[in-house]
Amino acid sequence: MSHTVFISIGSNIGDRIKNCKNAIDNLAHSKGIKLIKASSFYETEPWGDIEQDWFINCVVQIETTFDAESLLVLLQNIEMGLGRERVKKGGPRVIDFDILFLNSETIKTENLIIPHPLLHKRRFVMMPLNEIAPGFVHPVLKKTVADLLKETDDNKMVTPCP
Ligand code: PH2
Ligand code: MG
Ligand code: MG
Repeated sequence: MSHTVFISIGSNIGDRIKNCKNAIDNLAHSKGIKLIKASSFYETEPWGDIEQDWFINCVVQIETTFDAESLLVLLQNIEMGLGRERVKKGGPRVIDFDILFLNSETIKTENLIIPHPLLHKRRFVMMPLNEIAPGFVHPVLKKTVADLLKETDDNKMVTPCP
């Protein structure tokens, strides 16, 4: 069984665009993963309480035979391979993957909540997601990505990279 998964990617340390490109390449070349779509890159103001550098963010759509837990392990291994260090929760990182949606399933385990509980409150997620999947319906909020983006009250800056 193949799953359609949307994944958010972010970096705010080092060569941020290169880090995101490497992350997408690693993912696309992993066994059991097929890259379907990738959004443009966006430069984004840091979201949350931590003062840190601006991010590059994008969103990809993949097809995979992995279940959510196995996909999470693969993503964490790619993060580690690219030099991710677990320092401060929500703080600066070389690379970060977050699973947004897996089909239209709702999953809650110790390690994972899908859909990602904050995705609709983050313009840095919604802008690239809306670029590749405006009509996708959030399985809990029952609204399309385009509508959720229109309704979001997040005013942080998100601008497409030239
Ligand atoms: N990730 C965070 C916290 N804040 N802000 C932006 N703009 N982009 C991110 O990817 C991001 C963030 C924690 O994962
Ligand atoms: Mg994150
Ligand atoms: Mg993450």
